[in-house]
Amino acid sequence: MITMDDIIREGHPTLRKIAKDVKLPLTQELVQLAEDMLQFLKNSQDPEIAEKFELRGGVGIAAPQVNVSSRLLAVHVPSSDEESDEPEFSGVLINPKIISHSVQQTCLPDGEGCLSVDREVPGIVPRHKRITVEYYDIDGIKHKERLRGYPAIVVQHEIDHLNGIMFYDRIDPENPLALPDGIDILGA
Ligand code: NB4
Ligand code: NI
Repeated sequence: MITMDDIIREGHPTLRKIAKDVKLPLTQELVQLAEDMLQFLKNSQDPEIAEKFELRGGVGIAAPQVNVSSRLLAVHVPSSDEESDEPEFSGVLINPKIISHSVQQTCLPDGEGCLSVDREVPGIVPRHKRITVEYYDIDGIKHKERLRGYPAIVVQHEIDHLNGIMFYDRIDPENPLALPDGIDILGA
């Protein structure tokens, strides 16, 4: 199982590399990694398991964060309403590509955090409000998905990792907390 000890932190060179395309079909090794990454997210969102193994909460994770420089990521965004057990968006995305996006931008109200960053970095992180992403799943099946809001932000944070980009690279260093023109705050 993946724990915090497996996650590399800022300063590690892998986090600044462009990850390599994954060849399909996946090797057994990458299938295992993909399953472990999704399971890590589910574990991190289970209060008992998270406490026992000292996992930080996560809604996404990218392969470079476990020191594998391949274009593979996992997302597990729980449903926004308490009633539903169906996650809002969950799965493994292989060779994901944003093929179109809205002009409108959005951001999370409390900024972003990262499992590879052991400090708080306050600031507005501008993201596309809507994206259309193409990717392959674990079985090699191609998907085209239109995402908006929260899942769209998570996928953009993870695709950034595949390109060696950290969330704070997108914060305006001059004015980290100022809301740029044309950006709304998600949920506000
Ligand atoms: C990725 C996210 C940072 C901003 C927004 C949020 C959490 C991460 C990083 C966009 C993507 C991980 C991957 C959370 C969290 C809300 C849902 C369900 C119950 C706790 C959980 C807490 F943990 N970010 N952490 N950061 N990353 N929401 N939630 N809750 O996931 O570095 O590259 O369990
Ligand atoms: Ni991250």
